[in-house]
Amino acid sequence: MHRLHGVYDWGSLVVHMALEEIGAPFEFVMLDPEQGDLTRPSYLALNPFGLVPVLETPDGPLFETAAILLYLADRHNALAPTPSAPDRGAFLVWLAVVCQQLHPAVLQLIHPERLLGDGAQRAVAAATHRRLLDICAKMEARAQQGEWWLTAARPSILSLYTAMLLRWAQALPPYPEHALALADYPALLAMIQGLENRAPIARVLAREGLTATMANPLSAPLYEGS
Ligand SMILES: N[C@@H](CCC(=O)N[C@@H](CS)C(=O)NCC(=O)O)C(=O)O
Repeated sequence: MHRLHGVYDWGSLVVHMALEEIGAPFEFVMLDPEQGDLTRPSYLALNPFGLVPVLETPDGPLFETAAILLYLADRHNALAPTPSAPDRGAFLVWLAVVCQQLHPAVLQLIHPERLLGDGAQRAVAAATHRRLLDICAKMEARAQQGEWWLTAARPSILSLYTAMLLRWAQALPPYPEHALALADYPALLAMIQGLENRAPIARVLAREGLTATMANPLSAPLYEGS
């Protein structure tokens, strides 16, 4: 049994989707950051960085999204090319792009004040937005090549991770002019629409309360920025 520690619509969302797709039994442990749940010694013992997500596994607690997702894929032989598959290398390259480039860029776009304080946040947001568009253009080019792990053909940890981040990039930037227009990336849009229509993903989106106010929370979320 896995225990996923998270907050709805935070970084635990992609692990939640992966667990549901795999069909592995799990318990969701809801954290309340406002009540200090991320800085309690018991949570820091699971993740010394005090960040979401954490997955408790039979092999011990894991943190860092990409590590958790690769662990699940490899243990369950699902949602990724197998280690001996010819496309495993390319898959790992693009997983690294998502965790090392796309994820930090999206977090900085939605929290531009964290880098240099409130005074510089508009400039930080604008520069980060340009960087995000460049990453998305390169991912779109790769998605157009049609490998299953970056299309709607079958879900992968890479497509699920991308879908979560691009949801936030559309919905959460504080300045509306920086909200990502997913229609500019038709292959990524089609991939995310395909994921959204899958029953396991729809179950998670409903459980996390994301479908209460919008039909397509991954591919066309409501803008929630200020
Ligand atoms: N590199 C980390 C990033 C995790 C991260 O930044 N999580 C956010 C939520 S999406 C968090 O816990 N933020 C709490 C905070 O900044 O205090 C990972 O991939 O797990």
